[in-house]
Amino acid sequence: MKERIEELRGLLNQYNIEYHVLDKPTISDAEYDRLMRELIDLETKYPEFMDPLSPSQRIGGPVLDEFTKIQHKRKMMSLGNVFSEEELKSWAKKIEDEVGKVEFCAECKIDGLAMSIEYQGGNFVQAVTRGDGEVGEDVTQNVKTIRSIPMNVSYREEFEIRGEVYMPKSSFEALNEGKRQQGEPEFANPRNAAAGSIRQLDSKIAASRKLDAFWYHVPDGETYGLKTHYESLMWIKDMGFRVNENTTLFQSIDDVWKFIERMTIERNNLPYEIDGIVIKVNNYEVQEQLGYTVKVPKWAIAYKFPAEEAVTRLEDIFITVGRTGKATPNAKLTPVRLAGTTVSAATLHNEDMINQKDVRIGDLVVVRKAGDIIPEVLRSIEDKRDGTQVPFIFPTLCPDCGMPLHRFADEAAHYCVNSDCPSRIVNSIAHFASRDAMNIDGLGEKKVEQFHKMGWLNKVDDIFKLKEYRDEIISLDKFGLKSYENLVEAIDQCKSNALDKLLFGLGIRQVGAKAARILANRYKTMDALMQATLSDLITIDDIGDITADAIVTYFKEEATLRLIDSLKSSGVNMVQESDATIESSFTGKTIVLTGSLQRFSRNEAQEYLEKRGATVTGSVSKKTDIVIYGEAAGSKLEKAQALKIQTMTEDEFMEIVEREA
Ligand code: 3B8
Repeated sequence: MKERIEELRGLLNQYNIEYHVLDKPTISDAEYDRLMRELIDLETKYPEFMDPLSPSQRIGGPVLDEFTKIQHKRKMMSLGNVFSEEELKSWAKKIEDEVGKVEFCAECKIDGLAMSIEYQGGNFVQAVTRGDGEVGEDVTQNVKTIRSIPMNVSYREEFEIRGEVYMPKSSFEALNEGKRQQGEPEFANPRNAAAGSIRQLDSKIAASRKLDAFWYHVPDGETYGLKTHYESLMWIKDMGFRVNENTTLFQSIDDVWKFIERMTIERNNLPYEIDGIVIKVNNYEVQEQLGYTVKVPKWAIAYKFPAEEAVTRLEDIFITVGRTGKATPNAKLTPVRLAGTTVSAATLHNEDMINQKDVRIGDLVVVRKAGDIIPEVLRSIEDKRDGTQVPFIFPTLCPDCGMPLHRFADEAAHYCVNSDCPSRIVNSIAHFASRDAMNIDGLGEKKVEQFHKMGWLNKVDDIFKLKEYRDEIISLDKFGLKSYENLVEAIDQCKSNALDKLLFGLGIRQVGAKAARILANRYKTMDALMQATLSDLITIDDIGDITADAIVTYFKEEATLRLIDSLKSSGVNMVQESDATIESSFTGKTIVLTGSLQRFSRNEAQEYLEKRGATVTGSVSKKTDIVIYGEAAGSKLEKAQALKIQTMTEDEFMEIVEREA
């Protein structure tokens, strides 16, 4: 039996490396699970053969009271920082002035927690956090749950390596999604989430957090016969440790800078967060020559990317009202540079958020802008208050129309329920005309607002009566005859749009572009949909109770019936042609779109694919055939790669689109 147990451990360890380190699984998840079950069964039956390093023991161990403090054998230093090309180049110049031309190794600066791990006799024995650099905490049980870290290696002498434990973006998103559903506070970023997970005394919790690690340093590497930093990385990589794939050698700091510029963009596509680039002198002898200060090595430096968080003054809070009447509080900020743009406003989400974060007018606040999301106020800095700060009292009246704001039970948002509220009118008309709805070119938000102020647009159906104001429109500032004719043409054209465009454009609560498509394809005509009962609607896949209820409620309203009638008499199409599937290489495929596409909106791409008989879904699973990804693709792309699902860049997708046109 001992032989079979050891064979199983060997196989599972091998598969762990293939899956988690090499990204090349050779067996299915089901087969892996089967072998693991067999191992656990045997270990239960024959406890005398139990081994704490067995692959079965990586799901968490006993709950601890506290972490043991461990003195590092060699001080665990951190890195000095530079924030610009100039500072980086002057760091390099100082070095080359001292020791002559050097070779640099540049690598991603993983945004996680520094960790030291130790092996004896080929076995993993201990993991210790950096702590203050002298003394860290023994987090062995938690680190053991990280599947990509080998528990056994071929090298038998004692050795230590250092690296960064981090939370992949996909694990982070899944974790926060769970927190949201439980109504628990979310983690601010993957780094905090990783730190929180490593600090769990119950390693089962750490195990559930799906952490990972990269290894980037072998202390005293020359004692293992190594000559350079890069060699040390190859050495541990061969042993089965994850080494970051973007690590590159450069012969000049100018080339390092080009690499930094490339990675500044590329970082958005990585499945983990990096906060900069670490630059190291590659040769060990030269490293020795340069030596250390009290705190940091002189042979390495961290270039930090421009911050995506900034501190500024919250000058005021103002409310904006959207097309649904939702009244969102926004922060008016003292303008501040943030991730390459100037930010002067940020969302505060809703009343509860303001209260929970205790954000007050006049506070210094931390604002964040990640990717292309709207900037948000993360928190206020309470110890910078000087007594002039005032708590915000949520207004009881709509700032636009003056009617009472209403907060429904179980909802965090306030609503202006006045359907004549100018903000609501302007935003709902602009939504109706927007690209993914009726797609009326030349009728953006600014134009809608202008026409509304002139009294020409008060309801969605007024769009089709704009022609009556021909002379007035032409005489408007910056609006000539040509613009007018184009607008009228666009309005005429939109009348023949398919029903789903109209349904989405109406802005029914809960009905987004996807639900609109499902409803239109199911009911085919507006009249049929208007007759649908709650029990009809909830039988449809992807239409939940709340959506069904919102639809029924919407079509019961007097104003809705009047609007639909008016649109009908303006000649707006109310049917969904069941267009025949166009044969293509996407026909019958299940496809996921992720990241931001440049030449298609997400909806256009989905529509294109569905017309060709593909099913477009929101999440990657074993059933997915193809993942098409644009810029800043994150966890879905990563998952597709892990599952060995075909992936396609936007360019590759466009090539097929053009070929099959
Ligand atoms: C020496 C080398 C600290 C670090 C180092 O991805 C030292 O190399 C260090 F004293 O903290 N976060 C990296 C990263 C961090 C460090 C490093 N290399 N790639 C990182």
